[in-house]
Amino acid sequence: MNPPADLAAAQWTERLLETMVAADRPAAALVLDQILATGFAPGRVIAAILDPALVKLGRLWGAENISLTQTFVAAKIAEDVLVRCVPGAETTAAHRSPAVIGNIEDDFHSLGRRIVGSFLRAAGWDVHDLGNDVLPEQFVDKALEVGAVVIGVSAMMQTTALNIRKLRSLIDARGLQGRLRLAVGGAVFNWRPDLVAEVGGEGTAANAAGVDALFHRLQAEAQGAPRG
Ligand code: B12
Repeated sequence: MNPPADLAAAQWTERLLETMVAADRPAAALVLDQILATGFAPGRVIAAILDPALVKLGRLWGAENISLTQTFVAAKIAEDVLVRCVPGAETTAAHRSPAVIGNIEDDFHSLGRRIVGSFLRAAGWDVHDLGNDVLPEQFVDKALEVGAVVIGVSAMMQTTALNIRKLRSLIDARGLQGRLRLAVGGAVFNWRPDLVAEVGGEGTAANAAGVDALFHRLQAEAQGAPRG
């Protein structure tokens, strides 16, 4: 940890957040130009600047201090940052194990999932991202097709998190429990950790930085499980 660098990151977070609150996408692009011009590593921008800005934005939304329109433009700004800072170029690992991710049925909060996918790719996973509003059958069929043993499901709302139970039931009904491991994540699991077990998840991570370690743990568990 480098205190001056962290201080700089916190200041950039505030500048980026200001453009989100102002719903000013061109200004956000300029802020990102400035950040990258300082030599800040693109991969670190996501975890050190974008992620905290979105968490603060979430608090403003919760306190009803910003509108849906502002949030929508903020989401577009976050996508712009992601596109420019996806850490693929920094990939060092090369294990290329397949993994499947997606947002559960009825959930359209794509940002967190996309950040998770970027971090997994950077860590060397061969990520199959099924997108938003994914049905249980689609998760299981894709995992079997590509030989993935870890499925990572994102859900941001309490209502949509409960849809993960259908995926749990399907995995169990097909006798794939143990062999296919289920990671769950999204803001709602950070507020209510008990929900992980309630929906049948086998692990979570509070943010994208913890997802590689979680997927490795679940992969090791699956590879040690008896074939069903
Ligand atoms: C941005 C946002 C939106 C955007 C989404 C844009 C997009 N393309 O993603 C828009 C405007 C579209 C939207 C719509 C809605 N939203 Co909204 N939204 C948010 C907001 C402000 C931020 C979410 C976000 O992007 N966070 C930033 C990312 C980086 O964080 P994250 O998603 O948590 O992801 C990180 C971790 O959780 C983890 N992670 C994520 N996925 C996974 C998966 C795995 C396997 C693992 C291990 C880890 C992991 O890693 C990620 C990266 O570090 C939240 C507020 C909040 N506090 O979360 C509300 C919020 C989630 N929304 C909410 C609601 C109600 C809605 C709407 C119903 C609003 C409406 N009336 O239309 C709709 C529903 C849409 C739907 N059906 O999905 C509520 C949910 C309430 C609840 N208790 O369930 C919240 C909490 C706001 C609130 N306080 O009321 N929303």
